[in-house]
Order: sequence, then structure tokens, then C-alpha cells
Amino acid sequence: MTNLDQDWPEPIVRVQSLSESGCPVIPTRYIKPPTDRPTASAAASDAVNIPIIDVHGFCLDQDDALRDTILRQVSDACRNWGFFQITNHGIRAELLDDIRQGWHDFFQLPVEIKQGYANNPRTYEGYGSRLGVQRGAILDWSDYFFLHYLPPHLKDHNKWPAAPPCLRELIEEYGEEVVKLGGRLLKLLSLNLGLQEGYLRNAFGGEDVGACLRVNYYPKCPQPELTLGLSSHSDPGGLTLLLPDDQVAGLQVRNAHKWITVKPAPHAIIVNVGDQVQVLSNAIYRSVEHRVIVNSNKERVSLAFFYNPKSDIPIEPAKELITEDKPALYSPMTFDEYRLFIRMRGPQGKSQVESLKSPR
Ligand SMILES: O=C(O)CCC(=O)C(=O)O
Repeated sequence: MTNLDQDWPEPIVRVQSLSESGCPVIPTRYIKPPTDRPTASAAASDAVNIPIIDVHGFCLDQDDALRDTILRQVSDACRNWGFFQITNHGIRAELLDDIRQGWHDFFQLPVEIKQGYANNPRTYEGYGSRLGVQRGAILDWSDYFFLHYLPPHLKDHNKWPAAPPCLRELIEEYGEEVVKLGGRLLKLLSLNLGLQEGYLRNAFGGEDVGACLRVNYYPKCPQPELTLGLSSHSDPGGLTLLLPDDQVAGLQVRNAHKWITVKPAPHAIIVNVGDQVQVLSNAIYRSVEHRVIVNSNKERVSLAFFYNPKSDIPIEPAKELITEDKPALYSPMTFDEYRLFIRMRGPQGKSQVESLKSPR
């Protein structure tokens, strides 16, 4: 039986070293079944993109008309897409550029240095190359670095990269900004659901929310048509705030059975609803499957910041959203229990949140 109290079930191979070996074919462990390959899905029109919302620095108090427009746009995006990009969000453009560059530089360090941060399945903290511990699983074409930002007792600078210089400071500053942004977005979502503005944040544990960062590194791939940088999944947590690569597209979002390739707006942050918001909203908002494709001539870096509930409090549908017609769809579960699934099995579409629906 697999469990998380062990090391990885097979020796870890860094995808970056496979890429840099110059081999023209990828190992079979990375070859996806035909139905999961990027080329198997109907290509959506290039004109389609996820909604882009100018949140006007969230100046919600000053102007009622503007506030109503932003609320409506966010509401439509949550209901129709589960994914949207925000511009004018208040995070300095230089900070976004610097932190992306800092992480890019980290992945260019010699492998021996990065190995010093190698992670394990118990905490995921550090430098990793697989999600899930199932022996023989088909792997994704990416490496990553995972770290905790909140709660404060889990934050440990010694586990963050010491090089390049300033990366730790950049992570600190970026984390502070993104946590503020996550809090503001939860207010918008609460209001749009007809709840008190502080409802979702309180349900997430108030001052004790969790936050962690996964930086994804997708090396060049000699056979991108056979694999994925990250398999289809919905995010297990609350809200995800993603800083995409500004040079290379790769994120695809499932919408009406088609995969839409996201075209990032300059200095935008991509926001998506996670499974915990699906549970709290009693599926009025739904987390959405997404995946990442890779390519043969460009590497790609993205920063996924996960804004999560405190890990040991029960998360369940808001009482206000339960009616006779729509009883609670989910039983209470803590995020610690919930995230065991992805940590054991790796990315598996929306199978977890769908399987948890209470029998009716
Ligand atoms: O790299 C991306 O654009 C998306 C990353 C992602 O979905 C994740 O880290 O969960």
C-alpha cells in the first residue's frame, strides 16, 4: 500500500536534465495515453480567451457604479469560467518581473545546488519532479519548487532558495501582496454569493489562512505532442493566483469540453476557483480543470500561489446556500484530509471533488 510516510516510490529524475541531455525522444514514463495528449483534443478558436477584468486597484469604496461593474464581471467569470485574469490589481509590475526572473535563475543553477532542496512526499517542501506516490505512474514534463508562506509557523526561510541573491526577499514581498489580493478577492466572491463580505475569509480561518507557492519549471521537450507539463487537475485549495510566464503560453483551461489556451495579459494575475470554494459555495462556483502543454523550443516558468483554508478546520457548504431544492452537496472535511488525495495520486482531473458529493 502506498502512503506518504515513505520516500518517492522510484528514483527521482530531473526533467530538466532529460531535456538538457539533448535526447530526441522522451522516456516512455512521460508518454500520455492518446486521449490525454494535447493533439487529441479539438483545438479551440485562437480568438477565445478567459475573461480579463480590470479591478481598478479594487477602489470599491469610492465608486458604486465601478464596484457594481467589477462585482458583476467577477460573478460572470466565476460562474461561466472558474478562471479569469485581473489587471490593475495593485502589485508592482517590477515585482512581478523580478520574482519571475529570480525563479528562472534558480532553475538555471547547477543541479547539485538544487538537489540540496530535494523534497519528499511527506511535506512536498522544496525541489520536486513528481506529484503523487503511485509506483509506475506516468509522469509530467516539469520540475517544481514548493514552499509554505502561511501559517507563520510553517514558513521557514532556510527551506527557501538561498540563491539567487534577493530571491527570499522577493518571495516575502510577493507573498505579502498576493495574500492581500486573495483576501480582497474572497470579499468579492462572498458578496457575489449573497454572503456577508467576510464570510469566505472567516470560513478559511480568518487570520489563520494558509498560503503556499509552487513554482513550475517546464523544460523544453523534444516531443511535446506526446506529453503534458502538468496533467489535467482542479486545484484542491481555495483560490489560486497564478503569475504565468510572460513569454510562453502553456496553460489550458477546459471550457465546454474544449481546451482553451490562455493568452496572458501583460502583468495580469490569473485567478481560479479551487475545490474548497466549490464546497463552501455548494457548487454555485465550480473549480475548473486545467493543464499545461509544453513545447520544443522554449522553457516556461509559472508561479502558482495557493490561498487556502486553515488546514485543520472543517470546510462545508455555507448554511445560507443550502435550500430544500439544493441540499448540502458535501460533508465537512478538513483541507489536511482533502489534500491527501492529490499528494497520493497526483493530478487526476476533477475526480476527487466529484467523488465527494454526498449521496442524495
Ligand atoms: O503553469 C501553469 O500555467 C499552471 C500551473 C498549475 O496549474 C498549478 O501549478 O497548479
